[in-house]
Amino acid sequence: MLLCMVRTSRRQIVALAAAVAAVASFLPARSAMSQTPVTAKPNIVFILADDMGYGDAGCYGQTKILTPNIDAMAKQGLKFTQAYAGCAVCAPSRCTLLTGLHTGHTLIRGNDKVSLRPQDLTVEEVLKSVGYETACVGKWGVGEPGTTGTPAKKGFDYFYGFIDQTHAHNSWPSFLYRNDDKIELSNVVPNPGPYGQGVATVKKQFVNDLFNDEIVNFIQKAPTDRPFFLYAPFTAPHANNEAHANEVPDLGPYANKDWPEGDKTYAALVTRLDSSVGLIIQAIKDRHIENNTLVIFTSDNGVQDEGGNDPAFFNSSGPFRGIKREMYEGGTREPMIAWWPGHTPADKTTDQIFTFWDFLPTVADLAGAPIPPKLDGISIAPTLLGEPQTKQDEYLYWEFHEHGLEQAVRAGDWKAVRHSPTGPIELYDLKTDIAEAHDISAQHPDVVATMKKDMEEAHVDPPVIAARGRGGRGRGAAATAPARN
Ligand SMILES: [Ca+2]
Repeated sequence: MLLCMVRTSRRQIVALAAAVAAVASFLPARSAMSQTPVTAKPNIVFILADDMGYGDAGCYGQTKILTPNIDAMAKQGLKFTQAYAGCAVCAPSRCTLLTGLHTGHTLIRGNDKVSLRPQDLTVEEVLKSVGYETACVGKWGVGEPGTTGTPAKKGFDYFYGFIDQTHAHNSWPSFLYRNDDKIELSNVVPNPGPYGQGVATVKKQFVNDLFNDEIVNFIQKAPTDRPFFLYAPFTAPHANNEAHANEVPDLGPYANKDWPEGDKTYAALVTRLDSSVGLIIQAIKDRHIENNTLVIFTSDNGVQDEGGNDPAFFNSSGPFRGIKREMYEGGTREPMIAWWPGHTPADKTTDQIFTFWDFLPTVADLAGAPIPPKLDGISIAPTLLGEPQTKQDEYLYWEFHEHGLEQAVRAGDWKAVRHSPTGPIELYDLKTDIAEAHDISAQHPDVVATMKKDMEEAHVDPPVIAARGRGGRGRGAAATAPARN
C-alpha cells in the first residue's frame, strides 16, 4: 500500500507539472491549485447516465441534442473513444462497475432481483477502507431493500434514491430511500407494481431534480479533512417501461421541433442530464476542489428505444451497430470523459480501452488502496494522468442472458459475438469494420477458435442464481423472461 501511495503521489506531481507547463488554457484550474493543495487521495465523482448512447453527446458527433456541459467537460478533459460498459443492460453493467469483475465472473448477470452479498467486495468498500467519505445518489440496482445488498450495507455512508431498479423506471415515484429508510414523496402513483414502479398521476417531484439537489448539497458539505467518493447514477434518459414513454418535466429547447413526441422527450432527458453534469462541475469549482477531484461521466449501456424515441433519428449509437440489449458495440460502447483539471490531459481524445471492471482497480490505484486480488480489470490511472499505459486487458468479455446466453469477446481489433452457446461465432475486424457489418469468421477459423476458447474460459456459472435454480444463468440454459429494465 505504501509503495502504491508513493507511486501515485509521484505520478500526480509529474502529471501536475506537465499539465501546468503544457496547458495554457487552464488558468482557472491553476488558480485553484494555488488555493488548494494536492493531496495523495483525489476525490472521485462518477456520473452515470442510464441508457444514453455513444453518439448522444455533441462531443461524440451528436447534431440534434444539446449537451453543452458534457461538451465543455470534454474540452477540459480526456475523451475516451473505446470505453465499454459492463453489459448491455443496467444491473449486470453496474455490478461490473462496482466489483471489478466482468459478467463472466460477477454475481449479477441479468436484470433479476439478485442482491450483492457481504463477500462481494465493492469499490466503495475499498475506498472507505482508506479513509474516503462515500455517497451514492440515484439508482442503485444491485441489491433489494432489506437485503445484504443495499448501498448502506455495501459501503456507502450516505445514500439517496432508488434501491430497486424497476422502481427507478418511474421519474415521479411516490417514495425513495435515504440510506435504508423509505421516505415518502408528494407524487401519486396509483396501483404501483410490486417494486413501486408505475405511472404517476400527480407529478410534483421529478426525481433527477431531487438528485441534483442532494448531490450539490453533498459536494457543498463534503469533508475537507478526507477525500470523498460520490457515485451519481442518474435515471435519465431511461424510459418509463410502464408508461412506454420518456418522462420529462418539459420539452425544453425541443418543444417546437416537428419531431415525434418520443424523440422530443428523449432529447429533453439527455439535455436535462447534461444540465446535471454542469451543476456538479460548478459545485466542484465553487469549492475550489477541482484540482483534487476526478470526475468521470459515462453511461451504463447503449441507447434504449423503449420510450418512443428512434435511435436512428439521433444516430444515438454513432458509427456502431446495435443498441441496449445487444452484444454488438452499440450495446456496450459508451461515451466517457475524465475531467480532473491539472491532471487529466485537457482537450485530448484517447483510444485507450476502458471497461467498467477497470474502474475499481483504477480508483484503488489513485487512492493508494491495495488492489484486491482476482479482479478482471486493470488500472488505467496512467492514462488518466497522461502517462504511458503499459498494462492492457488481455481480452474483454461480456455475456447477456435475456435471449439465452449471448457472449462477446474483444481481443485487439477482433470482436466475436455468439448468440447461443451452441451457435456459430460471428467475427468482425473492428479496425476495418467498426459497424460490425461483415462477418469474416469463415476466413479466420484460427481466430474463431481462440475467441471460442476465451468465451469458455471467461464464463463461470454464478453461485447464487444457479443455487436458486433460475433459468438462463448457467451455460446453455434457456432464459426466463425478466422484467425489462
Ligand atoms: Ca441502463
